Amino acid sequence: MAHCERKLLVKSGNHRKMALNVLSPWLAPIVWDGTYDLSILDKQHNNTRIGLFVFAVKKYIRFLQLFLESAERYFMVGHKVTYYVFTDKVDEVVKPKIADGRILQLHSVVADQRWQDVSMRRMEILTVYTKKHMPNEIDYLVCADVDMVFNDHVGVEILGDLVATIHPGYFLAEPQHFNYERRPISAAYIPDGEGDFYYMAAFYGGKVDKIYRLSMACKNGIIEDKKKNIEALWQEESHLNRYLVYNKPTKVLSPEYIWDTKLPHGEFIKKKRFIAVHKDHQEVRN
Ligand code: 5GW
Ligand code: MN
Repeated sequence: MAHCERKLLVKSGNHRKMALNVLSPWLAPIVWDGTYDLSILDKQHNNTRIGLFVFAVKKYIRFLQLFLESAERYFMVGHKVTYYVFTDKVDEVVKPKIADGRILQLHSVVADQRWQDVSMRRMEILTVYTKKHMPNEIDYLVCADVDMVFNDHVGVEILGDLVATIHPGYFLAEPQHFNYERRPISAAYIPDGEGDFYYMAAFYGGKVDKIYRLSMACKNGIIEDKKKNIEALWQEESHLNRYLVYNKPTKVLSPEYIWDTKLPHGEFIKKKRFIAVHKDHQEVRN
């Protein structure tokens, strides 16, 4: 019913409806509220270990406390969770009260000067941890931006081999308007006519080995571009989108899983589960 209601909300013929479906063209579920039975899934994932990877360097450390506190309230409640926090100021981290069965790992990481390099550094760190440490510690990994808060339930319904979230600013956009990298010289290039959704790099995940492959591909693309003295339009998000065109996600998350209250079309999004914290872009960049 909710699915039909969403479709009815699209009154003009100008809106692309693909993202409002509950199945992608390759039959991956698109997760919306009401499409799953949590009690069944919770039992299936009785023993599943889940990692939450988050980067908080330089001024972004200010977002960490609320991020973690909100995760304790809404993220995988009742399951085994390990937080993988990467920061340049381990001493400054305010540790929230963490429930039984959950672990907080703090890791030290260098703070790159250029902000474009900070977000790309995440990919490099991911390649290392998904290879060396995480295979023994967790089954699934979820990667998130830190300038966000959990605002409603986010649970095992998001788990899958390879999972990505539809960008909340593009879920009704026509594919030709997706913000893909369109220069053939870039390793993130996506030709016109290819690509299904525009995904946001602020929330994605999967089995640890699948995220290892994804992060290796993105890191290598970033290095190739750097050798040519170019940088993809939206840094690692462009490389992520390229990877997902040719390695289709097995599950797609609706914009319920990344929302920004400043965006239009919020009436489609009944549950705003993970929302952007509004920030002064100039101030956090300096
Ligand atoms: C700082 C200025 C501009 C862009 C990125 C940063 C930055 C990002 C930083 O100084 N420190 C940091 O830890 N990050 C990490 O990269 C955070 O986890 C952040 O959520 C992620 C992506 O950067 P964002 O959140 O600024 O990207 P948008 O697309 O949400 O604006
Ligand atoms: Mn962000």
